[in-house]
Amino acid sequence: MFPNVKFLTSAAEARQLTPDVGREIAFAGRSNAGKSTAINAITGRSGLARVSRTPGRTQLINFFEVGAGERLVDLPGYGYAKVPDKVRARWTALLERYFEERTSLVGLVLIVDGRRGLKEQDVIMLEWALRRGRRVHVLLTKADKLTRSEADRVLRDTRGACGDSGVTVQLFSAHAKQGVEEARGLIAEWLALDHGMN
Ligand SMILES: Nc1nc2c(ncn2[C@@H]2O[C@H](COP(=O)(O)OP(=O)(O)O)[C@@H](O)[C@H]2O)c(=O)[nH]1
Ligand SMILES: [Mg+2]
Repeated sequence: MFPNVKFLTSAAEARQLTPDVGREIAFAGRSNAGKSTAINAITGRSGLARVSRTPGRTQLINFFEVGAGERLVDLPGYGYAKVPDKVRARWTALLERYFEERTSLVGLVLIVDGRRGLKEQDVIMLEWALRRGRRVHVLLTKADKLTRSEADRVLRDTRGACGDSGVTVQLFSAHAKQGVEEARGLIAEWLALDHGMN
C-alpha cells in the first residue's frame, strides 16, 4: 500500500514533465486494459487514477508521488482506433522521448488485458523500456475473467514471448484482489533500488 500517495501534476508535452530527479515507475497499456484500476488497487486509493468508461480520452502523463522523490507515472493509453493520426504521432514522439531521456525512470509496469495477451504496441513499449536498461513487469489483468486453463496459457505465452529478456510476468485482478500484493512488493523493491542512472 502507498497510503501517502498524492497527485502531483499532469504533462501534455515534454517541458511539462516533473523534474527528472529521484525515481519513478511508469504504467503503460492499451486503453481499457485496466491500468487505472490497477494503479488504484496497488496504491490502495480507489479514486486516484480515474477509471474511464471512455477509452482514449486521457492524453496526459499523470504523476503521483508515493514518497519523497518517488513517483508512479500514469502514461496515456494507446491502441485506441479513433485517435486522429496527428494526435497519435505526437503522443508516440512524446512517449518515445520519455523512455529515451528520463533518467529517474527505473521501470515499466506494462498493463495487458489477460484476455487479449501481448499486442504489437505493447511489445514496442516493452522494447523502448528495455533498450535503456529499465526493468519491465507485465500485469495480465482481469484474471477473474479467465478460466484456469486460459490463465495458464496466457501466462505461458507471455513469458515465452518475453524470452530471456528479464521481463517478469504475473496474473492480476483488481476485482478479485489477485496478485495485488505481488505487484506492490515489486514496485516497492524497484523504488528502493539504487539504479545508478542519476
Ligand atoms: N473483471 C475485471 N474488470 C476489470 C478489472 N480491472 C479493470 N476492469 C474493467 O476494465 C475497464 C477498463 O478499466 P480502466 O482501469 O479504466 O482501464 P484503462 O483504460 O487501462 O485505465 C473498466 O470497465 C474496469 O472496470 C479486473 O481486474 N477485473
Ligand atoms: Mg485509465
